[in-house]
Amino acid sequence: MADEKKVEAYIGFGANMGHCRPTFVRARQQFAEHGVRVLASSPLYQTAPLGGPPGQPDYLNAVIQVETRLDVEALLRLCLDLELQAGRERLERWGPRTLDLDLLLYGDTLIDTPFLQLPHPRLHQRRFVLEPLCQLAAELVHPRLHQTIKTLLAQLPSDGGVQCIEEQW
Ligand code: A4P
Ligand code: MG
Repeated sequence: MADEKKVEAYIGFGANMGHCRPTFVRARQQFAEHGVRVLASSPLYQTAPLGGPPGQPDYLNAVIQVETRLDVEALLRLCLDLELQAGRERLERWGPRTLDLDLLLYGDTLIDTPFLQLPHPRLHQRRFVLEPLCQLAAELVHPRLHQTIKTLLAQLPSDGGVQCIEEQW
């Protein structure tokens, strides 16, 4: 692994059960302890739930920018492992969760398998992802859609469900 090339990646954080902010802080620290250098963190956003069961609580969402020599499968496994450590249970699709870590982008890598899709297949449709991502990488070009994050965000219907609540965490 030592001679693998460093790759820049973006990871989406989401949670709406338990103590979401401390869970985010701990997971970010755990990335740093597992060979993933955290370069930047977006602000924290409180967001209205999209999909899932009616009446689930609002989400906390954020995105971090990282640099790592882990290959993409190892980085995904680390995300899944950190979700489990945060008490994640998979009961229903888009249901409430203590921690969701989505691999949004891994360099310019394009992957389409059942286990892993990159870029994340719904990132361009979601304000709760694009808004924080745009704070970190407005000019970054989506490697499949060939449009910048700023442009993708501007194309979404306007919606009051995404509110910045804290700049630093
Ligand atoms: N998987 C494939 N590609 C990826 C990737 N790029 N990153 C696979 C991460 N995982 C990926 O994930 C199921 C499987 O997807 C993983 O085992 C992995 O092999 P999951 O986290 O169990 O499923 P999920 O998150 O319930 O479903 P899904 O379809 O990934 O959901 P989304 O699209 O992540 O949406 N509303 C607000 N306001 N904020 C949110 O954060 N999140 C969701 C979940 C719904 N509504 C929300 C939010
Ligand atoms: Mg997920």
